[in-house]
Amino acid sequence: MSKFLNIQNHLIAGEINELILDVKEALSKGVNADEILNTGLIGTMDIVGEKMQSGEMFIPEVLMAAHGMKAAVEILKPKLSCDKIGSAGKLVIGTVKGDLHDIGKNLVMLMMESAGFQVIDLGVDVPAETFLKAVEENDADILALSALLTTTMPMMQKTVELVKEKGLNKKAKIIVGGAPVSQGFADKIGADGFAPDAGAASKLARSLVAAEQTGC
Ligand code: B1M
Repeated sequence: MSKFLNIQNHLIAGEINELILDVKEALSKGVNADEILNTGLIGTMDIVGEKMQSGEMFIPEVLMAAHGMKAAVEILKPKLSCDKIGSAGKLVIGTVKGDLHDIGKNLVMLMMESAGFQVIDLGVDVPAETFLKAVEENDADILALSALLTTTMPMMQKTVELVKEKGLNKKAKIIVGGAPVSQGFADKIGADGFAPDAGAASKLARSLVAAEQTGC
């Protein structure tokens, strides 16, 4: 990681202009774009996730880092050996029906994109049937459900039940999260996983698809 120290520092600090210069400099020195992405950027986003979990970084800082990551990825995209963006898998995400909170969901989405997922964002107030359709149409690897209200948590259960009823959960792993959601609730409704924050969510999603990953 030492050769990516500047990238690491500027990404964590959310210093996007400096980060872009670092990435361009690394490329001009002949550093492989895949290595910059995997070790320099994705590796650092793992650190960002951990810092968020431990309370060392706050939401606005995490958002800045995630935006920096996106800007850096845009520079690397044409030089990657294969299309790494989306290579972690396809992920459908949304806030469940009746719930309009999207700040946490958007943060989860950015972390997922940063982790290499191709994200299909359905927005807020999403009915179970819409989730189902999107999972089916996109042949998704992960279905990510967010809820911020105790009153909308039952919509998670309804969505999980519908996805299972149609047998789509054989491929698509279902993860849930949001302030009132817990591991116990996830277990109760039969979700495949729960994550307390965006950093943990991207780690969880990656671990769930890891077995099926084949590289390019
Ligand atoms: Co509302 N709201 N809100 N609100 N709101 C809460 C959630 C509430 C706790 C406030 C309170 O009373 N103390 C309360 C819920 C109580 C409950 O159900 N137990 C509440 C209420 C009651 C309401 C209304 C009903 C108020 C009303 O109209 N009477 C109403 C409901 C509207 C609706 O959804 N139908 C309402 C409306 C709103 C606003 C529109 C004003 C606004 C939302 C704006 C928006 O999102 N675009 C809003 C806000 C901002 C909040 C608070 C203040 C902040 C939420 C937030 O964005 N947090 C919130 C109080 C609070 O949380 N302190 C509150 C920051 C965000 C980064 O955290 O979303 O938790 P969070 O996401 C985290 C984790 O939870 C996790 O990762 C994220 C990042 O680490 N995570 C996942 C989230 N999704 C995940 C998915 C995963 C994994 C992790 O896997 C798939």
